[in-house]
Amino acid sequence: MAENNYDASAIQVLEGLEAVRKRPGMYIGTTDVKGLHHLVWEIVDNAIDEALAGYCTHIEITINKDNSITVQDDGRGIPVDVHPKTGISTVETVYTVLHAGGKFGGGGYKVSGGLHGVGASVVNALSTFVDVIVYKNGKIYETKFENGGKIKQKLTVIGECDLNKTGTTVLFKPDADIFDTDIYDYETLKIRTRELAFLNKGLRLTLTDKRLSEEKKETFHYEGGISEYVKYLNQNKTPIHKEIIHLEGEEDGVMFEVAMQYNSGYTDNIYSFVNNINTHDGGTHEEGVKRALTRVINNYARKANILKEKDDSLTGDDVKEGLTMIISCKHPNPQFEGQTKGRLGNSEVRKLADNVFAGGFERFLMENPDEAKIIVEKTMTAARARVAAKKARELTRRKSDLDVVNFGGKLADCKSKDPSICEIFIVEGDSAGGSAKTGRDSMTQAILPLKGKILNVEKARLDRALSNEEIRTIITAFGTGIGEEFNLDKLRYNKIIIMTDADVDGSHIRVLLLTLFYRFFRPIVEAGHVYAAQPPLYCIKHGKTTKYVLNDEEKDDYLSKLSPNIKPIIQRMKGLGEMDDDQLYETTMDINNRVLRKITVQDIMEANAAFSKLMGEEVEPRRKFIEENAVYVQNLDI
Ligand code: 1YM
Repeated sequence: MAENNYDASAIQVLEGLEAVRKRPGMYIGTTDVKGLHHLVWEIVDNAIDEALAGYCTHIEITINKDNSITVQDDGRGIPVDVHPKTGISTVETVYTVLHAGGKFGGGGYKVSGGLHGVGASVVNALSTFVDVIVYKNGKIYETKFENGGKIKQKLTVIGECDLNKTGTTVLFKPDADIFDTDIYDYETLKIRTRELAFLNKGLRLTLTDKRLSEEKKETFHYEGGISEYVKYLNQNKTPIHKEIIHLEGEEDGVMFEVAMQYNSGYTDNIYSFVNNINTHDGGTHEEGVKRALTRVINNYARKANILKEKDDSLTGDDVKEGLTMIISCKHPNPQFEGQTKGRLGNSEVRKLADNVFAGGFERFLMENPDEAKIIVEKTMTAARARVAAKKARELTRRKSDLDVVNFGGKLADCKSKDPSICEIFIVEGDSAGGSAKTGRDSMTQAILPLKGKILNVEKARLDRALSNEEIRTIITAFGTGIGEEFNLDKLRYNKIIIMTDADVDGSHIRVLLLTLFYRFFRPIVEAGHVYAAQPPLYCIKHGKTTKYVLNDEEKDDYLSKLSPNIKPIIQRMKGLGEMDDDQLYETTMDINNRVLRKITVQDIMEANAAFSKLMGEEVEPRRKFIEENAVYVQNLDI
């Protein structure tokens, strides 16, 4: 940028922001509801950086009545002096020059940052208006922008305030022409706000929704940081030791922190973050911890003679069973790798993570022999179960080779072998299963009837799950294998359709199946292969016409359109079994008529917590869930 050349800078600025408006996806990923929420985090990130620098203690996020957003912090306030390179105030520069970040202020480094880390100017480019207010030097400054970053009001002193009052307030309204939707979702903002509070101990974050007649307000503040995150994730589980192990260390400006606690369950919940961003594909920080965890437990178990000389060492999977762990790293110069940039690449972090974890965890085991014994015994049981599961898996594999045609008579497979057009209906009950088998399009539709309820895999280890015949049939039918052998490319059906009655039992079976899919076949769910069939709730006969409708709303709508001369006969459908073969096909299975609901995992961590809550040890929250389970899946009519 030409130095001290105001006009040239101003033109470049507009061109820069115009580029963002032309290709918003390049800067914020998407312009769907995710991109809309991303704008909030771009602004909040600047406030978090200020907190990490040690100057800000409270961040408030408000959804206003018009779906505009206010973010307020009590930091130093964005600098208001004239910026030497642009000739305008630093705060205006931050909001108009692409990639303007901490470097403008000099000193400190940016450790937080959204997926794309491009900041305030991008939000400005994609908003119909932005107002920035800075409290600093006993004065209140304000600057305003409109229509994608055009200056409306240069930085102006609009009042005075107490000398101790400092901070930044930003109000913005996303441009509805750019985003698919301009409506903010409180829950989405809440999940991330809470997560940021866990990841930044001591920081207070408040979320307010002013759109409702009665304002909604929640504050998140955790003095224990990620330890409290672990406690939160384990809240519906049964921890097997009391203390949450919390270790931290620092080297060359890289901060590393881990918190963990084992529970009585069989799955692991290990989540890692770098600069507050979830590294869902792991990376060097995770590798360092896992390597150290396996080594330290093996060493301890051998020294204590729990693991005998002749015994094989415990594997990485054995020591992870039932482990809830949060790993958080703050790095001044993170290298994100992989297609979705979800993996930390910095190799020096592996050693730091290993050292910090190994040293601290070893000490913990030495100082707490009772807890050490419980943990080591848990990992030993996991190892025995692993050996048993291997045997059981071999059984499914042999079965798949020999018995692929009829699966012991249960599965009525489709004729086509082209997975892209094939679908499998998993049907509640033998009688509906029979109707589905007769009514189906046998070229592309396979039917697997289920007798009663399937095993709850949340409460059973892999070896027990694999000894369950129903589950074995499902695994064999899908063709993907499970665990280490899982291969999505081998999936034999493009659509897996759960067909259950529209009652409580039906919902329960659906949840059990979803739990199974989520735990054993998560990539199938993530790739969008799982659906719920929606059998009609009413059959309306009116003269010679018969109409099936899915819900009360559709029923009322249809009835209101009928001529009043003939009285309609409304029949409430009690279940799949009540329909004959043709009816079942026509209303629920025929691709031209049916309405399927796609099941997607909206947020893996939340879904995980939800599944445990529902399917785990605690009985109480389950009934409530059965009525509400749609909250955790996304509805999509196709
Ligand atoms: C509601 C959003 O942006 N807060 C915020 C931003 C900055 C500072 C303080 C800040 C940073 C520095 C020095 C520094 C920013 N400053 C800049 C830049 N809240 C919000 N609070 N003094 C104040 O980094 O050295 C960018 S963001 F570039 F001007 F320094």
